[in-house]
Amino acid sequence: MAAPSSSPQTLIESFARAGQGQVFAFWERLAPDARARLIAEAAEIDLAEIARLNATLLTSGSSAAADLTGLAPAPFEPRPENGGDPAAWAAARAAGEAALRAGRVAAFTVAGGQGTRLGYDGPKGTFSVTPVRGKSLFQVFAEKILAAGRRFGPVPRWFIMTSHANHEATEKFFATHQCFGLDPARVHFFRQGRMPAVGLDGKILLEAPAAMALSPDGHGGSLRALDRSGALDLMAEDGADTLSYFQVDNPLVRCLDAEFIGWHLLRGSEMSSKMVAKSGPEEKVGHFCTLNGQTVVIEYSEPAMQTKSAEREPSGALRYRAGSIALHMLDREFVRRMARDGTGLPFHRADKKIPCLDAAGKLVKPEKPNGVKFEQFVFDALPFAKNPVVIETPRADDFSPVKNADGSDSPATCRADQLRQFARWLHATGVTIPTDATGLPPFPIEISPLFATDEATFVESWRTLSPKPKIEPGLCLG
Ligand code: UD2
Repeated sequence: MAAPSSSPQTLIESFARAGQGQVFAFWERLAPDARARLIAEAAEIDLAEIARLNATLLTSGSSAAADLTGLAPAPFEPRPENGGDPAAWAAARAAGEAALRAGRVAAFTVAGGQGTRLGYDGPKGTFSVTPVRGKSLFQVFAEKILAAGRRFGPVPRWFIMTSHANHEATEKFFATHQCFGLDPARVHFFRQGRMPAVGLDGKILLEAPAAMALSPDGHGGSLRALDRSGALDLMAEDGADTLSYFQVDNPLVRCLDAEFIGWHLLRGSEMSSKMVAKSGPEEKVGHFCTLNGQTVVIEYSEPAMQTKSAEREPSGALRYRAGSIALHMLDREFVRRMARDGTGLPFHRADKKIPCLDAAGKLVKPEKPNGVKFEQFVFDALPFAKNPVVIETPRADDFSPVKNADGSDSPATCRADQLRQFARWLHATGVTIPTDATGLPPFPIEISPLFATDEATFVESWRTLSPKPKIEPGLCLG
């Protein structure tokens, strides 16, 4: 990145020297405020990084497959009901609860994505998901964080990474809803970084005479953004050393799961992850693997993974069944180290149709991919982490994302998964509620995270409830 004190002329010259002089092609005709905007954008760009990416990712071609020689499924800690050691899980839970009581954990949501597949205009976290009250994703997470605070003592800080496109709307949404009961001083929003898109020739594209085609740098950019925003320093002041990372699209997530925290801390891990057994080879989640002795996640879209993801064991189970659902525990100082190590997370190349100006300054909307966006993925930090641990989690209690407008991972499937969970919790108390063969009740009910965050806390809260409510359509608890 150019030094903040760089004069416009110095910046313009450095772009010219880097072969990126076209960024200032329309400089002469820009008004002073437009010039200032372009200069501010230019100061964000790390020209050496762009040159490195052009030299590596651009020359390798879009379909270059990774070398997966020696790839094997990663080991993971199975749950007790699947053969795991109950004592180890109990110890993890106790350690995680102690860490929550001591205020060592902060929650962290990556919410910078664009929600294009869902076809929803606002920040995705403002999307309404719960079956009766129609609470937003953000409200569900807020109530889970508040519930952890009520149960264990200090309410954890909550960091939310936004993008330039949705930052203001996200902050406004929280302000309008009084932060859903959380202390606004402990809810922190910061923008993720941006990367310029380049043409297939490596030249940075302009989307307007005074604006580069910039896009979010991927959820892996969260490590740099956590450092840059001061989030890590705030944690250090509080004595918090662990970040619970989750995505904005998954209302079932256990935002502050004591067992997960405990496994991470007891193993002295710098980065831990949760897996679910993949529903089938085609499920769109990454695979936990080992490669050259390191834990890695290989994305579902990786060409070299296409045939491997369908391999089966003699028992019939998928060989690469450990699916990554993007839930991680991160050690604070590990994040800082990764953020400051320029050679840390790699970038991935995505070929896209990018509207941009031609040499005459006319906006062109391409029919086929004309350029490349660069993104970092947070799971690429795993090979750099000491003692990474992968634990199993039950899908039904941790994962039902809202990604598509319909079909799989849609608002309808997510609503049904919430209803099944509520019905299971009621059944656990001995209450009868009708369900179909998949456990889905025929009418909507809703249980607030402020009433219970899992089956055990539900049974506890239900026991003390008097009088007991009638089980009927629209029942809301908490
Ligand atoms: C991600 C994982 C996939 C699986 C799945 C589980 C990748 C590449 N794949 O798939 O393996 O774990 O999730 O649901 O991550 N985001 C930002 N800034 C960005 C880009 C994304 O904050 O620049 C956030 C986004 O708001 C969301 C999360 O990252 O919370 C995931 O993004 P996605 O929806 O693009 O990921 P997806 O479904 O391809």
